[in-house]
Amino acid sequence: MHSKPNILLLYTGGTIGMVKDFKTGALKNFNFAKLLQRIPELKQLDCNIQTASFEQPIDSSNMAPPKWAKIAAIVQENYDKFDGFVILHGSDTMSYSASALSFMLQNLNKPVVFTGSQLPIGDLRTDAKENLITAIQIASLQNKTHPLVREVCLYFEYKLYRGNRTTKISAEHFNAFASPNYPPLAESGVHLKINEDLLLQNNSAQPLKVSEGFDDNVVIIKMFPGISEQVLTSILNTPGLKGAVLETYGAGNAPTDIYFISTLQRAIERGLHIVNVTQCSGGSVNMGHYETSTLLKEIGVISGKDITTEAAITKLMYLLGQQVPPADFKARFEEPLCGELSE
Ligand code: ASN
Repeated sequence: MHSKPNILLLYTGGTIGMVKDFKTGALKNFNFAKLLQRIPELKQLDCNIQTASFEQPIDSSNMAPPKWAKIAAIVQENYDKFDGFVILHGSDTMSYSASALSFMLQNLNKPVVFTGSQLPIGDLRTDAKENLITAIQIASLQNKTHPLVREVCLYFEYKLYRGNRTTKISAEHFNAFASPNYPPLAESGVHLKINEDLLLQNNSAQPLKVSEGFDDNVVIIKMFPGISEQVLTSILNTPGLKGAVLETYGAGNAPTDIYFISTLQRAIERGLHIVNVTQCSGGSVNMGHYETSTLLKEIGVISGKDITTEAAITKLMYLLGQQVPPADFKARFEEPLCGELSE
């Protein structure tokens, strides 16, 4: 392996590269070239950095499947030339994008590290520099024969997480992400401590394969006491709808009212895939543990186990886009593709 790793830094948008509009005071994107001028420290890193940018950087609220395809295509085009990839992305939807990319990039054996910041890079109190510098260092880590990290991750505020296990938890704190059901892959303090036994081990000699095609005929339904039959029926009867993530209570519990179960049952009989995830911020769905989830299990609701809502909705869109046969869909969803849920 060559001495200095080559890292591709891709700017998609987000606060990290934003400035305040003079007139309105609102944060908007600015030219990526200026981002690098603002961080001369990057030159001190022990790697070669090249940069790429979305032609029109976006606030990540405007992220959508075609843009995931764009990120994947940039990684694929540059895969052989670089040892690691750092994706600068707005924090608002970073967990969705990291989840989506984890499913798209099959046989990945190089690091793809998402990062961003809560304050723009030019701000005196910015969190951007530490996030960016450490993300690049992590993407540069090599063991003797290959890059150390070989999966899609998210680095923010001193912690590296498996990307598809994360969720944004704060619009205020620098510590903006959590990975409620999987420990951090690495922690940055005085030393950079990598928990190697937690990393995905991709030993496949297969080349990188990018699977595109997300089906957006999906919905997330968050349960609340009082959700009406009319609302539930009209959502599930949306023309073209193919899948729903149902955010239930606790360990996957929901009302036992006849209307509720029969509305879900009719939808499943029509071919809809319904995934049960918990609306708790940690823990797992366990259908059948309580009486209030037994019927869900009986009518064929898919268990999302301990998956996040972000990974559940992107996995649903991904598997629908892969045209997984209906008979296999439940089993495919319930087994991990790349560490997004526990077996
Ligand atoms: N609105 C921004 C974005 O997600 C928030 C951020 O990056 N901190 O693009």
